[in-house]
Amino acid sequence: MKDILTAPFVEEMRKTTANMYRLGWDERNGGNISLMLEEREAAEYLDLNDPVRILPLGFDAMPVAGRIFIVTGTGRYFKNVDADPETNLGIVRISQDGRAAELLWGYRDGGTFTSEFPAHLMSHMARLSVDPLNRVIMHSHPTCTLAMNYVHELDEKKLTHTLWEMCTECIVVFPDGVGVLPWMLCGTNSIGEATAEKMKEFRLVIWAMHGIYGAGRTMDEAFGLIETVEKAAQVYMLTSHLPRINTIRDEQLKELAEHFGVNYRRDFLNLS
Ligand code: 2HA
Ligand code: ZN
Repeated sequence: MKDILTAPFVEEMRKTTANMYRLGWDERNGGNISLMLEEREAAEYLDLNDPVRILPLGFDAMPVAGRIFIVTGTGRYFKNVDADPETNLGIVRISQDGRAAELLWGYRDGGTFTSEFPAHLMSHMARLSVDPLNRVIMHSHPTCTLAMNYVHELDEKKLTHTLWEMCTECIVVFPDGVGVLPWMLCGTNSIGEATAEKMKEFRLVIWAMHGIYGAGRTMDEAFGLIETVEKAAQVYMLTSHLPRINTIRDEQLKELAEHFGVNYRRDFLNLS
């Protein structure tokens, strides 16, 4: 058995959480990440027949029964993951009946998975139903994205359109746009269900006045989506109180999307 601390997926969780913390997006215990592992890659490092503890889920995760995830822990700080991955991260396998998570490694001090695990697992299920290669769900509190929530209408078309206008590459990076949920109580099955519903249509979902969810086939994809929204939100927050003299017009956004061959939300543009 190889040393789990040398596993590329542990390394990726350490690096990504540290990076997001340094960007100022994940204060205190803010944010959470789940990455789905292949059984054969997990089996190189762990005895899959010997769960440490059984953690009830409180919802039906049957579509991902038997799947293995590395997940940040509840109450854990992104700041601390790199120095102590075994306390701050856990590896769980969803039980055959889809009702529990079998802890295979981590949460060393008796902890458990993130309070947002319902939203994560339900989002994994939703993304896998439209993209069987999806592996990552990421939640974060990026500063400018959050700031923009207070001063911009929280309408999917209007918000996506504004973000697309803020940097030339936005429509190419997230042509599917950004889904928006109204303010809701976090850490519940209800917000998980609402997030998953949006995830069938969008890889990015804003939780109003809370933060953002991103999904992807890789950590880079999920991170890159959130990073690009945050950059656009930053440009918006730096300019929205100033007279706008220039903008990227809708015909130009269409030209970009067509040139790069992306399947964009045509109904989010105002073309005659
Ligand atoms: O885990 O970000 O939404 C801390 C959070 C809850
Ligand atoms: Zn949060």
